[in-house]
Amino acid sequence: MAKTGFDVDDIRERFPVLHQEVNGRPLVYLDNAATSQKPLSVIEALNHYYTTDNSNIHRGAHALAARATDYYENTRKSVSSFLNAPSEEQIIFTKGTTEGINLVASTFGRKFIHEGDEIIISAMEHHSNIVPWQMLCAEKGATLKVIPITDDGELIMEEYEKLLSSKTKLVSVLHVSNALGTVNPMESIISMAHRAGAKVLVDAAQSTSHFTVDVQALDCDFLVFSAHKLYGPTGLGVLYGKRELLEEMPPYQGGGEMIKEVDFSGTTYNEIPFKFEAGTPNIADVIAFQKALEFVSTVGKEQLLAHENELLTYATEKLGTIKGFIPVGKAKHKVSVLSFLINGMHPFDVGMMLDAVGIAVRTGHHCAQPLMKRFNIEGTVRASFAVYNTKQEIDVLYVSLSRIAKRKN
Ligand code: 7TS
Repeated sequence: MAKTGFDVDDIRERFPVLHQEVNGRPLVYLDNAATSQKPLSVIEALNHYYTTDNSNIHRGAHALAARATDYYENTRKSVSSFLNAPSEEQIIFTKGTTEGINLVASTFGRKFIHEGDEIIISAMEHHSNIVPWQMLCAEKGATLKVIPITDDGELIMEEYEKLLSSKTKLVSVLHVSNALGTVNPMESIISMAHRAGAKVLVDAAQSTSHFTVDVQALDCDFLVFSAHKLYGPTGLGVLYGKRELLEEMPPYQGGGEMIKEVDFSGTTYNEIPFKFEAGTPNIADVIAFQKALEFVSTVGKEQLLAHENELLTYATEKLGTIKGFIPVGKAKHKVSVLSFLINGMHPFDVGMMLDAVGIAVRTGHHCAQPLMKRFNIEGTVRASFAVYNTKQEIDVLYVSLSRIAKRKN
């Protein structure tokens, strides 16, 4: 009989990697903010592409090339509707969030950022949304400004307001913090930036996997994310941009595909999105990503979020009863990321002890060293939940963590 509604067992069945033992115990995979696992449909799509359709796209006159091109462009259409973009030409495939940000820094940055301009980021950014702007500012003589955060891990919006001025050319802020789980008030951030005449890039690496992200409702100028955090393959990401900006920006890399005509006297560039996709792209992973998007839409974004929120509430309350448990990041609006410390213990040691009983968490600075400095810590232990996690898994984490903490506290 066909099952209706949300059935976590049925969802888990679709993820082969979850069904294994690690160090003699059933794997409890709680490192989803780093990368999510892939449903069988994605894995099979990769296999299917290489066994039946493998071909270079947009060029060949033969059947395989036409098929591969259709599938590749189909995913672009699906991503466009996933983000509610006005058109699929505004969807550019990249290697990931990191490349998306670097692309904007080196193209938008090259054209529109000048000496004396200011770029605003926040204190909770991932290194990939800090370093490209530092590099650009150093090259251009521009200044990087940072929105401070509260002890709970929320942006101080009054301070943001004060940083905005006619010098602000770009605001680049993450939608959801990978280290704290904080969901930032993106609509306000964007409308305030626009009032000051600045453009906005949204780092959606940690939001697209949890809730609906609508680029037109947000009115963001750029948005980037990685497929691998959204049940899709690694080495693939998406950059969305407003049409007029993408059209005005110079190309990112030069090479095949991004040109209209090449002559030694000069070259003309292709239309968007191809202008930004030089060389043979990551065809197989783009094609397989379609299946990840289908998986999310079959589960349903609302059901997915409701399940993850239930896990977050359950874990926050349950782990909070452990003596010596110190949560890091207590924002009112969070997604399923739980960062914490065990009093008197190094996060790495906690991570090793959890791994010894088959529990996969992340430890360290989570590529957010300035954020760790803000909290005066070296790092945290981070448990992050996805649609296939269960309360039973949180119980397993609770039991192990209680034992670990008891020895110290
Ligand atoms: N921005 C945010 C908010 C992220 O969480 C990450 C990856 C990136 C950018 C970079 O994405 P990439 O796919 O280009 O690497 N975050 C993490 C993490 O929290 N643990 O491992 C990777």
